[in-house]
Amino acid sequence: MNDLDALVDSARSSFEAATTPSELENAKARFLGKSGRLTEMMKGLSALGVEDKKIRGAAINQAKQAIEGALGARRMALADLELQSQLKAEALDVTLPGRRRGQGGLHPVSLTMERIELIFGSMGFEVAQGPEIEADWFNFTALNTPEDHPARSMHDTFYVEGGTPGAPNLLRTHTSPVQIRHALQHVKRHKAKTDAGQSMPEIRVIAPGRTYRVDSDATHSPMFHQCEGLWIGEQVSFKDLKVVFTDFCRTFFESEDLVLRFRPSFFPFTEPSAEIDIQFPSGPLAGRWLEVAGSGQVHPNVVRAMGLDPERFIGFAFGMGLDRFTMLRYGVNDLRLFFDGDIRFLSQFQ
Ligand code: 2NL
Repeated sequence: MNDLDALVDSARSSFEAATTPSELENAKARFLGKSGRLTEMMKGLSALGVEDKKIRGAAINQAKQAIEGALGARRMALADLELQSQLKAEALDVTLPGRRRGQGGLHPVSLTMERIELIFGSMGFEVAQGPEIEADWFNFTALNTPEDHPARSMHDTFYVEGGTPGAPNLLRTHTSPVQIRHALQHVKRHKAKTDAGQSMPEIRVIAPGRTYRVDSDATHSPMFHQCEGLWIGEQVSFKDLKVVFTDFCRTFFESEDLVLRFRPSFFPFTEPSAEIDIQFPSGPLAGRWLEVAGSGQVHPNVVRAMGLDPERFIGFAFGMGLDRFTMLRYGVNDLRLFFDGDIRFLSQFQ
């Protein structure tokens, strides 16, 4: 192999070794540049005689063309590789499913709340809200709860700063105080706009919301949800309580054959009082009595706290745990699932 063939070979393999356009241009300079190897050979021509110059010149030219040809081919190949990798990087699979924006939803207990508001709304009940930090009077005194009642102890109730000496503010232990506030407003508004003697529209209200007790285990959370209901008028009886609550439970659980039992009980704010049990006619809980609410005829002292005469006004009240209602409706067996915030659990209710 002569020196020119060797040079062409060397140029070819240098070009092949270049993997980017700039590497290739560097390789080109080493052979065809101002002080490149081929250029150096051309400079050597001046030392030759006329005949030799002709022959050697033609051979160098041939070698130059071969090197330029190899360079051009490698340039095209690199441009092609570049295009291929760009196409690969930008590849778009139009058959892939679209990426949707995640949709949020309501917590199961909120769904229960909305459902309860809808059902009682259809029976003419307003929905009332009130503060979660409550004064002792609204939470206990107005509800006929005596000073020495265990619910008033530090062990059962979260006391907070504020309030009056001997009667600190607290995190409400039930939503009854919301109903006391609502009743007082109702009575005040009625008295302001009517002459004495005109009959007052009935009070019909529910109060759903967060409540707090010092209690924490598998079936009790220090924060839980309650919904209370109150109906006060001049003709309201225990029969109305049974009708309203039975209708509510059958609608809520979508079971017209649901059976209710009113079992005598005691609460300071009602007299007489009854615990309400339900029994499903079918399904996994069929045949068992399940306690779902407390209820009773509003105690005369509580009617008086609302600014009404207990000789004239009478009514009923009830209270139920929304977490428990939600567990029963959806078949959830651990209360703590509601408060863990695990999206795998919560997304099942959307
Ligand atoms: C229970 C017991 C009950 C009430 C709540 C009430 C409210 C007012 C007046 C009279 Cl404003 N009573 N609420 C009455 C009886 C029972 O709840 O075990 N709840 C889960």
